[in-house]
Amino acid sequence: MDEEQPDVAPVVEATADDIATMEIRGAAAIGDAAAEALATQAERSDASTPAAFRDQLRAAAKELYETRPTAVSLPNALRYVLRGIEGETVPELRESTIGQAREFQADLEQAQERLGEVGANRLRDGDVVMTHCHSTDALSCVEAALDAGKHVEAIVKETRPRKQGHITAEQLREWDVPVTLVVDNAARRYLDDADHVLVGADSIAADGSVINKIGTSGLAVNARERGVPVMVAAQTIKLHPDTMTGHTVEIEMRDESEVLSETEYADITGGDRADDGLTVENPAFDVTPPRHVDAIVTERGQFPPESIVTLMRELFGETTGEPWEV
Ligand code: RUB
Repeated sequence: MDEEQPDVAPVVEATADDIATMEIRGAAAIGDAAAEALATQAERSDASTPAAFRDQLRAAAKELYETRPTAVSLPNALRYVLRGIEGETVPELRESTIGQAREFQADLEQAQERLGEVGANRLRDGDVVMTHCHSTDALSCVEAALDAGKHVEAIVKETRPRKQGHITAEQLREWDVPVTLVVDNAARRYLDDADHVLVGADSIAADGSVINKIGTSGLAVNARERGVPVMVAAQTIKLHPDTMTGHTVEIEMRDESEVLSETEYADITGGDRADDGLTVENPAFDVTPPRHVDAIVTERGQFPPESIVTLMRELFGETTGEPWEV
């Protein structure tokens, strides 16, 4: 007989679905949404015993964890909330869970603001940044520079296949920043007009490698060749603790439909859906080696990528098993 599964609130399932389908996207937003979902799970739990409450919370965390594999802000958010819960009764546990989630969300917001101030110091009045994908951490550096009265312009890469560059362009135009939108293939040509490449990160590995939207590594290589510094804006929840013990970061492979519509597929194969000679690969992220990155900007200051491991040790210590696997 099947063991009964702990009840997970429908809203947790909805959040998991939104993350998987990228209605909620970007590492910081994913971490924030995961913490919110755990708080709601706690609020709505019908558990009658502390053990049942914890089981439900672990099941909710596991469901959220399994949505997207690359952004470490997701497991870091779940760990933060789950590991901090205290209490002997269901009401105590409920209050503690909600408190932990709110604390995580407040820290996240504050860290992004602080990171922006640190990153803005790298931007001079009149500088042009080239962006890739849409990163709220990266844009917080631009926002802080604007708040400090600097004029900043942007060359925004479209970022195929999901065109997150459009979100970046929209945000920058809201701030009245002049934007030049280019297709990804035009990036090298426009690097001569840029003073910085400014990107975010989904995960940072212990050796200082930056895992970010596919295309970041090629952009960084070109920037190095053109002498344009590469600045990565990443709050410390983007640091991947497992990489301290030699684990690699899984790169998410997404559906081919994001790259090729049904009609385009049919055009290429002459309408043969069963054509096994056509493969479409859609990796969502890539790895930029530390030698192509000039600085990682965090709320704790800016670091050469090779030294980020010191900060990781300080923040995470030795890693242990996952709280949702107990
Ligand atoms: C988003 C992406 C962003 C990072 C950082 O990829 O690669 O650069 O997540 O974003 P996707 P932020 O669109 O596939 O989620 O700074 O907002 O955390």
